[in-house]
Amino acid sequence: SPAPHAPHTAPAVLRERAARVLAANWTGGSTVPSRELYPHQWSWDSAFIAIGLRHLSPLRAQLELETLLSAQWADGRLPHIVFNPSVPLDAYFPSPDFWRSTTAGRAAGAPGTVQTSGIVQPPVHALAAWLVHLADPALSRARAFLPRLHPRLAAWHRFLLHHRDLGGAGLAAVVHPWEQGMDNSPCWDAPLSRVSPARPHTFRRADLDHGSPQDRPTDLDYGRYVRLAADYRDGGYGAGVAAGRGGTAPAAGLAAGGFAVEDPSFNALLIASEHALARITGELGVPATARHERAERLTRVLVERLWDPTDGIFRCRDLLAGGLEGASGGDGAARDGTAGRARSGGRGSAAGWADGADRVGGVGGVGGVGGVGGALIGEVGVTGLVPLVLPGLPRDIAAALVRTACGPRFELGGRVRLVPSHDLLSPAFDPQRYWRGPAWFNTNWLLERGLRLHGERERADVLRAAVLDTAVASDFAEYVDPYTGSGCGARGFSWSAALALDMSV
Ligand code: 9YW
Repeated sequence: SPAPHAPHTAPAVLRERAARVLAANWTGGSTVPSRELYPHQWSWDSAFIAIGLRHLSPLRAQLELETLLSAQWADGRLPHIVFNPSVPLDAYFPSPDFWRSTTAGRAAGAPGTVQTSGIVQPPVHALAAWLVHLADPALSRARAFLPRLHPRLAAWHRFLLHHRDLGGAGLAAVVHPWEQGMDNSPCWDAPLSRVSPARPHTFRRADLDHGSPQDRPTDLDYGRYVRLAADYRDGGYGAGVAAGRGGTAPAAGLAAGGFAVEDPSFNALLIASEHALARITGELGVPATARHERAERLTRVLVERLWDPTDGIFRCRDLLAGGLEGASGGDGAARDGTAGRARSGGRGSAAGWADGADRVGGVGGVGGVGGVGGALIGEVGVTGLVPLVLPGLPRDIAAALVRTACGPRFELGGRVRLVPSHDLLSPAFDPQRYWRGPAWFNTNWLLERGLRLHGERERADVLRAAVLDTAVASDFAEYVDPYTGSGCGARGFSWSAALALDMSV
């Protein structure tokens, strides 16, 4: 019988099945997340896919990232989708004609050769590039993989740390829930409630051709996603929005009726990628200290802006809570707690959240970090645990995160098989609806890494075994019911296969 924390699935079986999924989804230069549901190249998917692919073919893993990075805009942004021109327009919504990258994105420098979206996704790419390099350093050097990618990765991080420092404190803000990657997380309910949805007949949801409506975001969510994306597009994709650093004008990129959130997972992945970029720089013979120091500095800002010591988790900061009047001065909106009250839902700790926001918001707004206050969001999700991947996290914070992960809100090692995407105690928790509760393989992969990094070997082993068994049993589902592990959404989903493969070696 297997050792206590060994997966039941034989590694060779897992590898063989995962390889089959990745081969079926490979299009020649990159991998689609899912043939039916997502027939183009997605940004953070490609990073996760490359991390798994490197065990099968380091060359294909390099190509995956090169293809994505070749669609970079002149302002440094990496688009969240690179469209495959041979796929019919109506196979996915929003299609290239919606984004109009080559016209609406011209000021920001959208490429003329390929059609893309104009929003971004979490910056996992430098981390992926470093891991891909490590899989076969000789091939990487022979192809000058890192020297070619390095300037593009550096420009990408610059875009996020300057153009997207909408709060003025140093963190990157997302301007659309699709940018953060956890589309319909209950964390966005409060900020999205201020967005007036696009009228339903103005767009057609291609996702419902392949996904069941109760597993997918609602029509109201979609109306709001469309409105936000169309407004951003019509504003030229924020071209010309200067950074808020140094007290210039943090509110410049903030628009009433818009969406601007500092998210823990997005920023933690940026910081982890900064550390990876420092290693890449070192490999290229350039001193890496400054970049490591910047990553450490950003880790401190992350803690100052988003850490909630009362609940032992990182929270999202809604920069527009309290209205734009609070968006230029700093502490005014931070003391408002509007988002917390709006989301309280009558539940114990959330109902008391407005008080917590006063305390924690004060740190962000007036505690020396500077920038736009906004307010911390009442709902908490797995995004708030992801900073566990950071090496420079203070020891007490890492320990508190592990306690929260194992506590009643996420039940790691307890009643769930995999860590859910949302707080189990929240009335908004739904075990089957997309990012409102189901467990996802990318977030569980990140947590497993974080646990290992902070010395939690046994917990990491238990989680790893559960991920591997669930991945195979669910046929590499897009997401699973966190309690039963039964699959939801697409099957043969690329990052589920790639990350399980990465964990199996
Ligand atoms: C959509 C591709 C993407 C992921 C996102 C996920 C989903 C697109 O699929 O968004 O149409 O809803 O939320 O994280 O990158 O796999």
